[in-house]
Amino acid sequence: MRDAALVSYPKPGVKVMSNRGVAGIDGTVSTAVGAALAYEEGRTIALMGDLTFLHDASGLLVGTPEPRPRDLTIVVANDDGGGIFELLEQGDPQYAGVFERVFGTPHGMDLAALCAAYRVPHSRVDLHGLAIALADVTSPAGGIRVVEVTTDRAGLRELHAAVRSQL
Ligand SMILES: Cc1ncc(C[n+]2csc(CCOP(=O)(O)OP(=O)(O)O)c2C)c(N)n1
Repeated sequence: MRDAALVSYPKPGVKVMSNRGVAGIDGTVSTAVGAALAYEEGRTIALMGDLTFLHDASGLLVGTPEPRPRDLTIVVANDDGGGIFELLEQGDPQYAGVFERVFGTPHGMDLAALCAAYRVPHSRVDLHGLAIALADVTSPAGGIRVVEVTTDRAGLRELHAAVRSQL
């Protein structure tokens, strides 16, 4: 995600992987599950947007006889649509009239209900709650949990510009 690319720094002991740079949305849940399966010794945390999560939600389905990840947390930044497009040319205020339907693509999905269908534990937290949720080192039941954080697309363009101007 561009947000992470903008403000994060390498940290010793943390291996960072991304699925097709910071722009691909297909197969991201499955990639996270695969990475967690390959990394047996520690925790895996996957950060993705709501459209990315919804696009590959079926990656939460692990076949009955198949190995499951030991400790995967999927953090979904849910801004009800595609925030990335706010940052591109089409996010310019002059296109505001058509932007929301074509690029914003809000969906109003209930992620808790979706996760329940896959029997994957889900919690919805605010930013403070996210720090608490990530500090919990107990392995989730079934090896996968989803932590949803409600975010806001409005103002993202200005926020990125403000952060970039401080770099
Ligand atoms: C299969 C596929 N379809 C469409 C796209 C174009 N695309 C790139 S990012 C994106 C939206 C991402 O939205 P979200 O995951 O909610 O993250 P946000 O931008 O809000 O951080 C889309 C549709 C793509 N990369 N792959």
